[in-house]
Amino acid sequence: MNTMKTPTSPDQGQRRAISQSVLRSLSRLGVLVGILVAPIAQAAVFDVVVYGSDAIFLAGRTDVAIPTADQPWTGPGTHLIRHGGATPEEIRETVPPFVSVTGGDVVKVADPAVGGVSFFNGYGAPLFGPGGNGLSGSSLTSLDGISGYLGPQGPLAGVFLDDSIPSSGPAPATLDFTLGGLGIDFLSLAPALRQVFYIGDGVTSGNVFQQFVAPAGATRLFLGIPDGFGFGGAPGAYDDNDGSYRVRIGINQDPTIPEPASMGVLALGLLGWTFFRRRA
Ligand SMILES: [Ca+2]
Ligand SMILES: [Ca+2]
Repeated sequence: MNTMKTPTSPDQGQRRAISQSVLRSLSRLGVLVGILVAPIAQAAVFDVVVYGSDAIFLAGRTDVAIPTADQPWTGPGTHLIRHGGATPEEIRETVPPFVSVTGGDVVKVADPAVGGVSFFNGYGAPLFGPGGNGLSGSSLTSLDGISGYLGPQGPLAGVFLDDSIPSSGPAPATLDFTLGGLGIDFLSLAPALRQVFYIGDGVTSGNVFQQFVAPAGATRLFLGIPDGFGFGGAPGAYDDNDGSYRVRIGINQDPTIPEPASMGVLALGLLGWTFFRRRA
């Protein structure tokens, strides 16, 4: 069984020191819980931390230079919209982490995603959980080759990419996760490459684990957050997003429902996480 180093802290300075976003993404993958060799497809479970700064629209954008938080970030060219002045958090946007996949892989969360992100100026409450805030209310435009997003505000989201940098070519159509569209209780979703999709906590309102099928050509599944001013328009407003979501992503792996004891351990871990973040 292979193991990967568990991330030690969300320390911003430490993270800035690592220039290559791919390395940063890998460093934030938690313990590789298990690898099983299946006859056809490889099965694996990854523990991933998704920070409020992980802009889903920057997935795979190793070509973008993200200015430090105290500098303006404006166009022309790829940029996220920032607040006009300093935020209390002064959080710098980050390229989101990814896990490796192959076309046809079936992805499910191994346990419902947990955690909270504070999307507005100031630390802590109100926190949005991985399911976001409400059934609709966010309509964000595409950024270069990555699609827009339409659905609940600020959920855990994903996008499948191949190995290329998604900065050229037209963005695919925006999927609709409002009640008038796909909603959030779908059982199976097959997004196209570069098409942002809602994950939320990964289970339906009836506690059925939802599945996401990797499109042909996919090599990576990025996990991040869609944000914008008022959760609408051009992507941005990440510079006040403290907090994080945590998710165990299963590839070709049946989900496990945690027993009460392990849920307690998870809750303690989250308490420790919150404590660290507040002291940081
Ligand atoms: Ca905040
Ligand atoms: Ca925000």
